[in-house]
Amino acid sequence: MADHTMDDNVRCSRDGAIGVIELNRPHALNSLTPDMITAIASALEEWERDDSIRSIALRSTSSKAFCAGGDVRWVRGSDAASGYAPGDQFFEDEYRLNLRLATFPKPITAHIDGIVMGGGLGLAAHVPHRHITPRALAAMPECAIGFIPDVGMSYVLTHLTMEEDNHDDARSGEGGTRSLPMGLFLGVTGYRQTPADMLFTGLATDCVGSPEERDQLGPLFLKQHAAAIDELFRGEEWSEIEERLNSAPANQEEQDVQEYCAAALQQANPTSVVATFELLRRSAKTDLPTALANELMLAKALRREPNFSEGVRAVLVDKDHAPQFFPPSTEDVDGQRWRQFLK
Ligand code: QUE
Repeated sequence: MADHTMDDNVRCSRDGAIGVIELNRPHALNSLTPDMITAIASALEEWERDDSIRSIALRSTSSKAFCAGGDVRWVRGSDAASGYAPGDQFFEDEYRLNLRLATFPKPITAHIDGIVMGGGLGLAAHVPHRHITPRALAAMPECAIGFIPDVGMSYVLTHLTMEEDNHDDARSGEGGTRSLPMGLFLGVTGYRQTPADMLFTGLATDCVGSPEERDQLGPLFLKQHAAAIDELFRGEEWSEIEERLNSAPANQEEQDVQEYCAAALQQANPTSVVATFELLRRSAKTDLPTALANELMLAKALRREPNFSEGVRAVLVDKDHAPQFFPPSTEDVDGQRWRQFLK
């Protein structure tokens, strides 16, 4: 049903040979409900078979947000009221859609204006053409709500191709630097990438806008601190990284990163930080389907911990931003408990 959509939170239409999928739930920053996932998946299924459709465009009706994530407020309420089965189904359907987008046989372009976080990146980050405006802002902030970077982003964040490698010499072989340290930094802190950052990390493939706008794409924090992040986020255990974040910095860049991380990690669920460390180390060495399967195992387990409900409460329901996470320190989180879920 591509031309008359069943769920107005997603509008599907045709523009010549382009199938257009528009997210249209602006009051909730397009956060994804189960019905929206189903509507997007149905449109893709129909257009895959339809020879008159040659490419797909993903966009938003709102300039404030492409999509702020999965509707975790709904998940939290559903877990409490109906048990975990509906939430489990939601994540399974969402991750299946993420994989579908990554492997879709026709070209897809995501048009990213405003905020894109969590489940929004699960839609936008896997498609081949990722066009941003100078108002784009991208983050994986799940550790703040007692969750983990999911929707295939544990794979994407650990397979980023940094800008300095985007020249012809580096295009041979595997093509550029895959930085586990950079992925870990982005995944555990929920760092908000500016348009300049997104072009540097390769999360965005192109930026639209006037030349004047494109000259002002925000600070180059990631580019300027990439070496410091590489140095600080190395280690076999999360405790090694945390120790380095609390040691005397070797230079100004390391001090900047340490200060940023101290503030960000103070907001994060310690269990999520350790689970994210274990997940991303594994995702760096595997493929997208395996990364998604690992995310699903961790997602199901973490949702059954009080920290998830507490994190969503503090950030999205009561908005006091004062979650009481337990245990309160990563020292008391057992990495092995989370490693055992991973393929
Ligand atoms: C972490 C998240 C989400 C988040 C904030 C976080 C997330 C999500 C939203 C969100 C934002 C605005 C809305 C809404 C949801 O915020 O997944 O319904 O109106 O969907 O720190 O993972």
